[in-house]
Amino acid sequence: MLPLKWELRWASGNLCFSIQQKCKCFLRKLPPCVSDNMKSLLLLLLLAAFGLAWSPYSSNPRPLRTSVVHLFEWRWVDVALECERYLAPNGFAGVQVSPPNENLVILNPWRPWWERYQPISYKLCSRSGSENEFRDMVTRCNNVGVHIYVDAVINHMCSSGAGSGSGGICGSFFNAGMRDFPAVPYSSFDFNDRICKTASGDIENYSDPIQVRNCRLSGLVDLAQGREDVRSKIAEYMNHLIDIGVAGFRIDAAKHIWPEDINVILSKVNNLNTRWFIKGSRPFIYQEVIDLGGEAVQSSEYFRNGRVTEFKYGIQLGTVLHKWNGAKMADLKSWGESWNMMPSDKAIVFIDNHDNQRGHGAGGASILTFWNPRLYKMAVAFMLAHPYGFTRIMSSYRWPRDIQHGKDLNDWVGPPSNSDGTIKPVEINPDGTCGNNWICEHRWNQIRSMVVFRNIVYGQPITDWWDNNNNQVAFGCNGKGFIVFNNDNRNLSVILPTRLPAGVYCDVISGQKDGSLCTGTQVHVAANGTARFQINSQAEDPFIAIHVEAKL
Ligand code: QV4
Ligand code: CA
Repeated sequence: MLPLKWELRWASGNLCFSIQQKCKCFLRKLPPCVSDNMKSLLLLLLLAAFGLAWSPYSSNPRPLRTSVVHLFEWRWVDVALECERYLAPNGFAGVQVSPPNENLVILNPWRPWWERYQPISYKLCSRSGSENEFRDMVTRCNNVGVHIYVDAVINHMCSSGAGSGSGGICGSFFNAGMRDFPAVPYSSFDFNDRICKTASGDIENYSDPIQVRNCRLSGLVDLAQGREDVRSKIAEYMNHLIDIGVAGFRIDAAKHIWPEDINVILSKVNNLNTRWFIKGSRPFIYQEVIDLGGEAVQSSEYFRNGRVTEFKYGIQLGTVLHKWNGAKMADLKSWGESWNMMPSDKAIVFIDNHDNQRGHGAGGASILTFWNPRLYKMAVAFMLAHPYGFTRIMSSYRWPRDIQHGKDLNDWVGPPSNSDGTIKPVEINPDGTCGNNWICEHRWNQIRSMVVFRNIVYGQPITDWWDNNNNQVAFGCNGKGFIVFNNDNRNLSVILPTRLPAGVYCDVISGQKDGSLCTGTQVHVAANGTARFQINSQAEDPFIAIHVEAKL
């Protein structure tokens, strides 16, 4: 049973070490004179001796960094630069990169972003760059403490209708109809065609969990992860990446793979590279499972493998910020598991992802994106201030949206690219924003500041929740930070207890602390910990955030 689970705990006066649920106790029956404080100290010392190894549920390096950014379709050379010049100095934990393996080149439509979800081989060769560029990126990002998470497309290969030839982006031969991918190699035995029972061979009914796993997702030829050679090929691909230094994986289309098969594959995956990671560290795993309730496949089936995407998060928070169906921010007082979401320590959360920001996958109209920046910034800020889940930030590119009858006809448009299909560099303007149609939401001051905020308040409970029973809400993070939102049509002026030490603080949303100066609004916390917050309902950013490191 993997991943390796171990724990150290007190059991009726004994210090016990359990691994894979088998328990060994030592330091038997500590005398009652050993205080609980002493016990905790002992435990800490022992933990230090074992090394604070990573697990599939946490990716937390020290100093604490708590958010991953998805640099969707970025080139490896640009990711490497971004780690060094921006992500490390601003406390980002890591980057989710687009699939690095060889994919089918699709010319009709012209080079859609989704061609990267049609693998041809596991060679590290893609529009983002070569294997050498990938290695250089991983090394440079790890060297500054920013880790790389790979989007692993392992459920399927390309579309069954893709024909044959040398249409892989690096020229590998394939024959989709014959299920022949010699560059892996996979042959027809390695696919599920024999066991899929639907007439079309595609998934036809999502309430049948068997066809969801054994049939083709949108015609993509479906790998048989129940077979030993397929499991080994996938593990070999992942181990190649681990050896290079990646820190974990997003498992694409995990819903379409049997959870047991993912489990066996992960059991074949090595510990992280000890050049950067503590010996024994396991890859951080998050599985893409869309479970909005009412379907046969449930997120909980995947918990033992690692974290799982919580798609209800962005849908529900978007609905609240839009104030649809009578929802109001005051309702967020109970935000978290009681909103029908999975346990916090299993969830990876995000406001939008590369699919639902353009109408793919799950979400629908309530999903907030950079196209609606005012509400989007509030949603991201709420997510980053709230303790629920492991947070992922989206970083997008602009495309010519063409919405007709609720559907974007340009939902396929790929990243900013040159006429030969190569991806354009991410240009950085003098003011720190991005050029060439890269949006770089992660560089917006309000979002960057909240990534820092989360690192500072991490592990603190919510304290002093306040609301006006409508869309003005505020809460503290146990004296480490405080945030106030005004999503009402009336101005806000209120005095609230913050638990912060007395002093003058710089609002990190309207500006930032710059030495002993503040480029934004100042907030005065009185000796008793209270402060007055004023937010005009027409403000471009109708929210204020302060934290202990923004004290002037
Ligand atoms: C078309 C027809 C099919 C037909 C097939 C025949 O629509 O009915 O069977 O031809 O060959 C693209 C096209 C799609 C096309 C398919 C095969 O959009 O029209 O099928 O290719 O040629 C991305 C895109 C998909 C894209 C896919 C492969 O979103 O549109 O399909 O890449 O290029 C579910 C899943 C969830 C999934 C989500 C989108 O449970 O797992 O849908 N999300 C992940 C990724 C997503 C990716 C995939 C899975 C597939 O986040 O980006 O799909 O790897 O909810
Ligand atoms: Ca499958």
